[in-house]
Amino acid sequence: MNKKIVALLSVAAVASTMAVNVSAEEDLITVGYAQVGAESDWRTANTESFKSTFTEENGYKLIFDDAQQKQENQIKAIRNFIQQDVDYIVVAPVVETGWETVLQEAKDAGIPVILSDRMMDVADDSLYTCWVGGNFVKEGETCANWLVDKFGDEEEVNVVTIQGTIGASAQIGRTEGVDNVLKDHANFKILDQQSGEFTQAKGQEVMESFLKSYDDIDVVICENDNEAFGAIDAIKAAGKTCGPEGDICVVSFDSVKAAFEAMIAGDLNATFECNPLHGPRVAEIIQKLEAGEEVDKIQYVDEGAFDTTMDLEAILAERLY
Ligand code: GZL
Repeated sequence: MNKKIVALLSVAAVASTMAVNVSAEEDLITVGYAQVGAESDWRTANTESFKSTFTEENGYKLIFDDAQQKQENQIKAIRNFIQQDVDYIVVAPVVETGWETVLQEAKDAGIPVILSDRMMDVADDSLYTCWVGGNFVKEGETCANWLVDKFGDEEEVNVVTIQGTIGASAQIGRTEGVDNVLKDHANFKILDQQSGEFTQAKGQEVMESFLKSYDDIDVVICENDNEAFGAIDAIKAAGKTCGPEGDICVVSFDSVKAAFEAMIAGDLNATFECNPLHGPRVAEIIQKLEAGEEVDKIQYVDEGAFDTTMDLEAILAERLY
């Protein structure tokens, strides 16, 4: 075949492939995701849920940003998404306040904002389309009711709390939920509460300080599993014991796999679930919005509670996170 014709045909073939790629790229729904950070096992599972859902095969282009638990980084990421004119912005806000300005910028740019995991406290809730996450107050109430069942009318139950990042919805809600219940049980005494920033290292540090200040701690409430892992290390280092047979009862939130391992090892008494698998739920919302459908403003994920009375090995075998 004449060389010129071959050359022309191969250019045409490349051009058509590129055209297909360009149109394929243009058909993707671009999602900018401003993630809190990578502070806990829960967060890792939450990130993985988004990355495994928002793939090109599923019709998405995901632009992911890890804010390292800093609000200013999340605000920068959102502005970056606006500049890139993404189709949707998803945010897991590190704290509840300080978002009005950047949300207004997204609204002015005509880009819907979906909140995942934690909530934003804004006067005008039209600034975000909807929120998907855990019912943190209910988680706290479930935890406190479990403690009331366990300790009953024991004379005096001394409690310390290692809180999450102060101002985060999970911290606000869990603390509120525990208080809602324990305020009606005078035998429970909250000795102290301090933030462990949802990390294992800080959780250990806070528990070390509590153990130096108080020699009669009966319960430590950790506002996530990773703080509990740190608290357990601190309790053991102080020569005390924890778990169902120990000196100190340890309870926590999230219910990641490592929490099941800690319960099986006899270190952790109970964990109250906060489902991190938000990716598919957010994708479902985006598909509805693409189809011009209404979506519910507030969407809770399913959550349970686990303790050492259960068949933890069997449950762990089925856990997705
Ligand atoms: C809860 C989430 C919290 C988890 C922590 O929805 O915001 O943040 O409980 C994580 O593990 O750091």
